[in-house]
Amino acid sequence: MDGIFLLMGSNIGNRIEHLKDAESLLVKKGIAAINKSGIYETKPWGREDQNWFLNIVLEVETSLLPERLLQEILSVETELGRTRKEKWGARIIDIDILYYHDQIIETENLTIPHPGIPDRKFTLIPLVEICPLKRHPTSKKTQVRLLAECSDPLDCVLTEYKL
Ligand code: PH2
Ligand code: MG
Ligand code: MG
Repeated sequence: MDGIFLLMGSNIGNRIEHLKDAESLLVKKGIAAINKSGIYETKPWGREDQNWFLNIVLEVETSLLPERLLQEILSVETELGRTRKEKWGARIIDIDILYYHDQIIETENLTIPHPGIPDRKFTLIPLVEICPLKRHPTSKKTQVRLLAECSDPLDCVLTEYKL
């Protein structure tokens, strides 16, 4: 299994509207979702003193190469009013590249696969929903196996929201 997978998250203000706005802006930049997980309400990971997130994983189609894809994603975040403050802090919108096919990329501003995947249930649960048998390009483990081995205890609850 292949594909480009993005994680979106929001924990400030009207979270579902932020996810919807982000998806529309991504489309305008040539990044179209072909598969979407459900939307999960997830306990904040890394810093507990903030609101719960809404998280979703999108499988997208785009002709943009990874560095350009990252630039377009950052511009979507900026257009939606994201400002960067503390690490793991609250955010209007966060869009992360999880996988870019089976590529392994480590540059100054880009690490793919996203290094947090194995440690975060809010990422693995939606991945298991849409690509359970996709293998992680370095560990070669499926998403199902990564989730089974993940020790993150934080709640991750499927909601009725849809994109
Ligand atoms: N993103 C973070 C830090 N913590 N916690 C949850 N539940 N969901 C996130 O998307 C998230 C987080 C850094 O980007
Ligand atoms: Mg993130
Ligand atoms: Mg990010």
